[in-house]
Amino acid sequence: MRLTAVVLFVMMLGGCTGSSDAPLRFEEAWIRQPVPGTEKSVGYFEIINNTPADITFTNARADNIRKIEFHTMTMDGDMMRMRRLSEFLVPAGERVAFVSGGKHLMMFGVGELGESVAVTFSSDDGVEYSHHFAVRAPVANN
Ligand SMILES: [Cu+2]
Repeated sequence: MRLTAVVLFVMMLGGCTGSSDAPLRFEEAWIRQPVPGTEKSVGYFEIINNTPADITFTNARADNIRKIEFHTMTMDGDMMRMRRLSEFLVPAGERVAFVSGGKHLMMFGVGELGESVAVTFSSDDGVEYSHHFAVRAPVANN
């Protein structure tokens, strides 16, 4: 009986989405609440794919956000420009970072988000992965 209880406990730990050996893990995930009166904002995160297969993400969505796009920054002459990505790949065993100045989530029609918001990512094979993004205060100068 005692052994059974220990095994169950270990399984529960393993099933926790925050564990460091989760098959797919998010870190540094946050979204900026738009300045009052505006509805566009950005989000950043890092994603670690500990599964044996590459994962291609084709969509992201969240309550109170009308549309989420994947964007990247590219140089156009000496100008940085945003470009929309229809998808992004996280190779097996690798990490992809969406960070300021690089890939980012571009969000349109952003309402009041509260302290965190669950963002659901869909892969091209129809699997959905959700993670709670922290919501940070708006910046006054954007
Ligand atoms: Cu953008």
